[in-house]
Amino acid sequence: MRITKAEFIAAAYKPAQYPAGALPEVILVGRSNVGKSSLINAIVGVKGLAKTSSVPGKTQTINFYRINDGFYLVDLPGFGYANVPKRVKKSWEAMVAAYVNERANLRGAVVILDPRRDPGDVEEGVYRWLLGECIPRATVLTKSDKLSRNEMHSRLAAIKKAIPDPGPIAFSSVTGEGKIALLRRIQEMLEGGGGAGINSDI
Ligand SMILES: Nc1nc2c(ncn2[C@@H]2O[C@H](COP(=O)(O)OP(=O)(O)OP(=O)(O)O)[C@@H](O)[C@H]2O)c(=O)[nH]1
Ligand SMILES: [Mg+2]
Repeated sequence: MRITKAEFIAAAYKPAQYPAGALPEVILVGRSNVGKSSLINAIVGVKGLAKTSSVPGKTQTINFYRINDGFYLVDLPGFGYANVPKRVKKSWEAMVAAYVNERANLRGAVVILDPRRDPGDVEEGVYRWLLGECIPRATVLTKSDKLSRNEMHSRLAAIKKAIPDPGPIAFSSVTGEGKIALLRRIQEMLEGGGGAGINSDI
């Protein structure tokens, strides 16, 4: 898949603010500051389309990016950010729960992990939910540029054992590593999880 058009469409707190229509959606799920918004910018090739920050907790709404007029990438607020007040954390959780429980457009999830840390309880819960709901998934180990090749290799092997995903993709928003593999997986999700037609454009 080649991305030729990427537009920010909506920042939503509640379902009434989600884009209308039936275009399929792929969500980005991961810890705060792991690099979800940077990944969107990297795969669409537009710096600054999704706002990023070195301070965790940047993305506080559900942000919809329409790609090639054919599907949405949906940037969810990150979890695991310890420094937000309980009240705010609860409202983020409710916001994400409203999306994942009700959104019929959801076709797939990209789970983003930092290869330098082991997946925790929350990630385990995310995979359990994806498996239970039969939602196609891809795992990305981002910030690969921060590890040596050897380190990345051994972390990939360790993380593979800890998650129900046989093919995590090594990725870097800085070098572009893994971009093509991830776009191919996203296209497979949009086509229903199968491998057919992966070279056709959307
Ligand atoms: N070296 C390196 N830094 C990265 C990479 N991806 C993201 N970063 C940096 O990590 C920080 C967080 O990136 P974001 O994309 O804002 O993270 P996020 O997951 O959207 O964070 P929240 O919106 O807070 O949930 C920023 O300082 C980015 O520049 C990467 O692949 N390599
Ligand atoms: Mg973000």
